[in-house]
Amino acid sequence: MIFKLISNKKFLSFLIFLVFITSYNPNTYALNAYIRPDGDTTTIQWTSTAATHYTEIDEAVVQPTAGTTTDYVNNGGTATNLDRYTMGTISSVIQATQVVVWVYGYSTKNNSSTSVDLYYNGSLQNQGSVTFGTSYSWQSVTFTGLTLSQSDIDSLEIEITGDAGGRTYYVATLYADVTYTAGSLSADIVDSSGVSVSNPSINMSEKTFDFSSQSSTGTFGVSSQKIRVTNTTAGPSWTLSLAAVEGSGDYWSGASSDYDYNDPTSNAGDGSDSDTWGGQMSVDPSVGTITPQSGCTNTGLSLGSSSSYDEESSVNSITLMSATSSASTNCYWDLTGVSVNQSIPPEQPAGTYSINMVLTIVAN
Ligand SMILES: [Ca+2]
Ligand SMILES: [Ca+2]
Ligand SMILES: [Ca+2]
Repeated sequence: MIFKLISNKKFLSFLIFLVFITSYNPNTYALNAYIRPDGDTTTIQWTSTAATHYTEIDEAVVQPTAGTTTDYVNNGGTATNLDRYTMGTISSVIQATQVVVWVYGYSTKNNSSTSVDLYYNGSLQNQGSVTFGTSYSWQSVTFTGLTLSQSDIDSLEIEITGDAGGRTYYVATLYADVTYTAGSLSADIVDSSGVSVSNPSINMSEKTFDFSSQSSTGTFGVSSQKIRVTNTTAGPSWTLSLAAVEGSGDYWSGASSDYDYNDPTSNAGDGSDSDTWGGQMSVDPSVGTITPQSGCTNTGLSLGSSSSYDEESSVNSITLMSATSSASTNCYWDLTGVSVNQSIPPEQPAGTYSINMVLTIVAN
């Protein structure tokens, strides 16, 4: 009887596969940084409480905290007087899109407009103004829609001018709040030409019906579907991991039956987890290969250890590859040859089963 059954079933096979989806660190890398005056240019016509002007207005305060008014610059009551300062810079700028200049100042007459202009690349680029009252307060002007490069930011200078005569302008503190992008950190699955694969998947080895438990194997990361991490951010450290899309409650789904991917019970039996199936997936990244982009190295990168998804021990994510602070940036790395093993419960009905997996990259 049993042999007859095997014979009947033997032509029916499993075709099981994993489907991959990638996700990114939710950080979009739109960053903010404050830059402050760090030098006087040759255009210095205001009066300062010290020999240099920028040192009087560069305190490390951020509004709404009051600026330090014991040192300041003033325009000497002459509307045509200009004061222009070089500014500190920011590293790893891909593009700066907004600059908000905050000025802590006042005028001896109310409602006094003060020009605040941006110079970069050696010339006047953006003009704006703030309006002072008769006592110190923070006023700001926002420059939006900018496309400043690293060199633009490096060369940024800010000029101030009191717009009206018959009054004296005082500025005690000035800084710029810069919004910028600093590259991106991403994980993807790409083909041999480096083009993103739209519906990546891997076919696990086909098995025939069996009264005993058995294992299906597969390789994650092949030449036509390489796992690629690209890092153009300033931070070299990251971790790439693999998890089931639905987390600990996920399973291999078939047309008429299912089985487990995270049950540690031997022989693909069902354990104390929340479902009623057996089966466990193991991933071994340690046998994989990391290939750096031409001109880059694998310094600071390491492969994850072999591990199995385990609902009872809360192993829901497996690290495939990680990078430490000694890793390079502005590089990509391709991971191939990660071994995947899935145990199949005894007497599992033949059919096609699948599970959706997600690759996640997180900056550390
Ligand atoms: Ca000051
Ligand atoms: Ca389970
Ligand atoms: Ca189970």
